[in-house]
Amino acid sequence: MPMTLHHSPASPFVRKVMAVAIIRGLDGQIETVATNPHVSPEDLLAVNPLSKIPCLVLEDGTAVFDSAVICDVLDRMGDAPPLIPASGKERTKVLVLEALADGIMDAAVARRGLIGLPMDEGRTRADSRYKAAVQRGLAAIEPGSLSELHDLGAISVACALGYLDFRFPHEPWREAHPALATWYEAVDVLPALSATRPPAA
Ligand SMILES: N[C@@H](CCC(=O)N[C@@H](CS)C(=O)NCC(=O)O)C(=O)O
Repeated sequence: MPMTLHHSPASPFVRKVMAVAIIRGLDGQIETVATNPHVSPEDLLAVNPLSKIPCLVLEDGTAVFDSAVICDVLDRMGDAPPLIPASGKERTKVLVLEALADGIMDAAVARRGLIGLPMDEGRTRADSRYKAAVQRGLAAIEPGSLSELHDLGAISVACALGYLDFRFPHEPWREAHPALATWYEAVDVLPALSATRPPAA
């Protein structure tokens, strides 16, 4: 039985996992299952009670979530160079950068969830807070320290930027972050990203 990944091409967290799988040469071992987590399908609930994707089901049936844990599991499979340093400050740095990018994605995904709802005072305030978190998150990234997708932190940042372009093209981020834009332009053409682009919005 191959590994199966509950998947949607629109999810930046799924993209992160697929990018890791591609970079580590494991994507051929993963079968994707198209999943809409927002309707809580039975087959997803059977493996993830939170009804969130990505969820990876290993060959022995073990269900693994969330994306950070899946990436950690994939990083320990096979012989390719690891994307998470084994120990020390380098490891902490990569994992904190992953957490920062995940936080940007969480805030942007939450904003996306507000679209179409009546924007009462509470939702308007929530939208502003999420938007500010994204802006602060982008400002906290040090472009000079980003690798060319050789570690999970950089991969996660690329997926976060891709999601902003996908869902919020009317809110450009490049002008305020030119060095980040230059880095992203260089890595966006690499196979892990070009093979996992979200669909046209
Ligand atoms: N912390 C989770 C976040 C995953 C997540 O938010 N996934 C979204 C899709 S992008 C989802 O499944 N949402 C369904 C829901 O919230 O009901 C991870 O890193 O995997």
